[in-house]
Amino acid sequence: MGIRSAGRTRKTGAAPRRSARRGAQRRVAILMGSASDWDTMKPAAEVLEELGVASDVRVISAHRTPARHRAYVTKAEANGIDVIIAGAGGAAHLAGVTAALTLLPVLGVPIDSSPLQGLDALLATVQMPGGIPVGTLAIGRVGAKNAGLLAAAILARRDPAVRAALARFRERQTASIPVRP
Ligand code: RP5
Repeated sequence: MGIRSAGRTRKTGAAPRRSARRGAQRRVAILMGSASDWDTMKPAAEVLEELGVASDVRVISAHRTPARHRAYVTKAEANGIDVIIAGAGGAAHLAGVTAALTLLPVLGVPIDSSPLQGLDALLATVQMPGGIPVGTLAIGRVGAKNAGLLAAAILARRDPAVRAALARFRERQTASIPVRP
């Protein structure tokens, strides 16, 4: 199985790789429970690319591919990942289990893929018991976009280039808002 990331198709399950286009280390991992989640999670990868941050996009399910999940997450920090974004639908435990396996910050995106339209995933992702935090974003594509922006804001604390890209993003966004409808 392969999915698109930063303009390239890659196999799932292998270690993070450097972006061929930028030669940059992939610093944000974007995990999702199913390939069917990709349309929803794509805005995270797109906004990160816009900010010049390479991402590593993987289909990893906590319950359907638990060995792949553990192997990837426990090595993520050593492989140069700084932030993990995890999106899942239904009884969404991907972000929570990911957070349990790493000290990296984990941002959860509830996906509206079930008959409950993401309310189930929102509650499962946001209602982590005290001790293992997941920074939970909004349901769906908006949440994915904001997860990418929040991951960039975390990186920006120590990376002036990302901070400058984020500032330019905000300026463009402000300039795009009309004074009148
Ligand atoms: C969850 O089940 C996935 O995150 C996805 O949102 C949902 C449906 O998955 P598929 O049946 O489309 O593979 O684990």
